[in-house]
Amino acid sequence: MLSPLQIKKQTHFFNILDFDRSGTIEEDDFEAIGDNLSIVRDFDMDTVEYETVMRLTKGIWGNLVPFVKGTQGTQEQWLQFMTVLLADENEDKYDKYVRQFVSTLFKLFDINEDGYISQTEYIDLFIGLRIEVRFAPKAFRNLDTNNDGKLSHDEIIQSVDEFMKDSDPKAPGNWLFGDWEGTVV
Ligand SMILES: [Ca+2]
Ligand SMILES: [Ca+2]
Repeated sequence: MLSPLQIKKQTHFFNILDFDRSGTIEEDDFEAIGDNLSIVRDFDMDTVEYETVMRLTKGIWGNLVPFVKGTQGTQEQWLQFMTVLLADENEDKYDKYVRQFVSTLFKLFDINEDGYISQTEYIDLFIGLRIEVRFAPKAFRNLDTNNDGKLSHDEIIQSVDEFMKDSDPKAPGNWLFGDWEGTVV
């Protein structure tokens, strides 16, 4: 069972993935996210970089497909996907999912490949996913738990973990994708 706070955060994330705001997520949303990220990155179509971005964004969709009836995923199916993923017996699957997800984030956003997500790189994530940019600095401060001005691999893993699992409204990782508090469930 997801707690009300987990449902709120996952609804916020679902709304981000529902790129065309149609109320359901489908492959087109992940293509649109890939296109948008490529533009932010200045990758032209038909380049290796563009194909890589597309493969990564479509991979997120690929993980969801077994949970989707037909070609569209509803919010209810998304929450079901998360409920299964977070169940005790799926701990190994969950760890693998988080590692993969974080590795995708780094491939997409650690553009200078220094092993950290800088504030600029993090802002690109917000722009690419059309998350309100004004919340990026606050989110970044929350995620940067050692206050060194950059997000390490461990800080991102910790944040994803809190975003997915934590039911404390004060958990810094809740801010991973910006203003989750304003989400209407
Ligand atoms: Ca970097
Ligand atoms: Ca840091």
